Order: sequence, then structure tokens, then C-alpha cells
Amino acid sequence: MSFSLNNKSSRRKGVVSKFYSNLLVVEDIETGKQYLCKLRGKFKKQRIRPITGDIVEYEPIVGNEGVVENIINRKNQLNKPSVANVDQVIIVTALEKPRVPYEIVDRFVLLVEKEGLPIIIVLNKVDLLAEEQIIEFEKIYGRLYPVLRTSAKTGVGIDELKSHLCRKVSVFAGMSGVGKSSLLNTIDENLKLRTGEISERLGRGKHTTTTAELLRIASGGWVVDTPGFASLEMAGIQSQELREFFVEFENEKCHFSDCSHVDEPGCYVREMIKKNKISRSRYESYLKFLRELKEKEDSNLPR
Ligand SMILES: Nc1nc2c(ncn2[C@@H]2O[C@H](COP(=O)(O)OP(=O)(O)O)[C@@H](O)[C@H]2O)c(=O)[nH]1
Ligand SMILES: [Mg+2]
Ligand SMILES: [Zn+2]
Repeated sequence: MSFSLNNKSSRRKGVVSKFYSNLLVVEDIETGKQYLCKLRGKFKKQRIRPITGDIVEYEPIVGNEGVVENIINRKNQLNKPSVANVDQVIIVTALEKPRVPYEIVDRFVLLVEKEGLPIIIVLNKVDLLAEEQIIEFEKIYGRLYPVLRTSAKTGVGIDELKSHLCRKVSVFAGMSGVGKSSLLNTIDENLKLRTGEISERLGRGKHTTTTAELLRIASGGWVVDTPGFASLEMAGIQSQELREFFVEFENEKCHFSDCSHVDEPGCYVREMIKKNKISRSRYESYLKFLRELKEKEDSNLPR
């Protein structure tokens, strides 16, 4: 038995769900009760600070207030927005209103592959599409990742999406206007996220924080709604490693082990494109990204 006020046994575990300037909301892992927490002073000296999704040890003080003592080691970390312990990224896209180019989908895919996280692709607004459009999309992406057809308007595919979110932390990403917030509102009507680009723009000024919020959904799981990644810039990717993030390229099968799949003889990737085993649009995105990365590298060279 211990009578110390700083008794370690009163520490509990919780998940960081959101921030209010220098306070954070911690949801107790067992009870789900929310505590508004301060950080223990030692965090000021340390380089590491909690982010959304962190599992922390905290100590309840009075009422719903507490103090965060410790961050449990992160499984992984996504940046812009900063989220810890992500299980998967749901890339939401649309083919009408807005007509998102495949190239943009490939940029999101690349950024998530770079982080090594599992991907699920959601084609939303299928109520606006002809079957042929959906099939074309599924031909390209269905052999690489799970692809779900959804409509936040008609409810198509919502139950399937829910089942993929169960017991996981999922980050929703995708271009503005594709229906991320609408899908989440359909999944759990209590979320009441702002939808529509105009309200989204108005909403931005009101919040003092730009950090991501972790939302618990009734059917099970945690989600983070994002306004897309802050930028689709391919920061931190080297041109030579780009090919590794295109999962369908079997790089080791080319004649040259460092083949860039552009014009080298004995290129297996280009062979597979001819045989329709690799999608031409994916390859075109690859060539475009490769050019961009090389231009950036050339312009960074000392003169
Ligand atoms: N027709 C149709 N419209 C949708 C669907 N999902 C969302 N929308 C509309 O698309 C607009 C943008 O949706 P929103 O959820 O704000 O997109 P976000 O920027 O990705 O969060 C809103 O006007 C929604 O009503 C859908 O499945 N079908
Ligand atoms: Mg939104
Ligand atoms: Zn090759």
C-alpha cells in the first residue's frame, strides 16, 4: 500500500483524441471517459510531445481533469496531419463532382506507400456514375488494393466500409469535395462533421487548432477526418526509390537490377504493360512523378 500522492498505480492509459491550444483531450482506454489534460512539465524539456492517436499514461486529478505523464512508444506516425498509431489510410475519391484524375489518386497512394501503411480505396459518389466508369476504375486499382464502391447519398457500400473500420484507427484522406466527411456522417450520425466546401472554408477560421481529431465511431473503431494531406508534395522521396512504392512493379525481374523502367533494355515492367498486366495510367503517373523528382534533384545540385 502506498500513501504517496504521486502513486504510480493511479496512472491510467488513454488515447489522445484532440487538442485545445495547450490542453489535450485524453479518452480513457477502459471507460471511454474523456479527460481534459495538461502536460507534465518534463515534456517542455523533451523533444517529444503527444500527438493525436498517442497512447498516453495520465493521472486523473479532479472531475474530468488530468495530467499526461508519459507517451507509450508509437507504432508509427503520419505527418501533415500528425497522427500516431495509424492502422490504415482510407483514400476516398470520386469520378464526378469532382472528377479526380487518376494521377491524384496515385499521389495519395504514393504518400501512403511511403509510410508503409495499408491502403483501402473508396470510390464514392457512385450514384453519379455509369457502371462502365466504375469498372474501369476497379480494373486499375482493384488488383492493387481493396476498392469499395460507396455513396454517402444512397447508402451503398456503407456497411462494408464500416466493417473495414472496426477495431482500427483509420485516417480518411482524399481531395476536398470527394465526400470524406459525408461518408463519416453516414457511418455515424452523431459525428455531425461539416460538409460541403463552403462550410468547410468557413469552419476553418473558427478552430484555434489545425491538429487532427480522433473520432470514435459507434460501429467500432476510430477515424480521423482530414482535409486531405496538407500537401501532395513528394517530400523525402528519392527518384531512385520511387519504383519501390509502386506495388505492382516487380523491380527484381528487370534485366538491370537498378532499372528505372524508362528506356532500359530487358525491362520487365514495360513488358507487363504491353501484356496489360500493369495499368498504363499507373505507369504514366510513375513517369510523371519520376520527372518531377529528377527536376527537383537537379535544381538542388550545387553549382
Ligand atoms: N451525389 C453525391 N454527393 C455526395 C456524396 N458524398 C458527398 N456528396 C456531396 O459532396 C459535397 C462534398 O462532400 P464533403 O463530405 O464535404 O467532402 P469532403 O471535402 O471530402 O469532406 C457535399 O455537397 C456532399 O453533399 C455522394 O455519395 N453522392
Ligand atoms: Mg470534409
Ligand atoms: Zn524495368
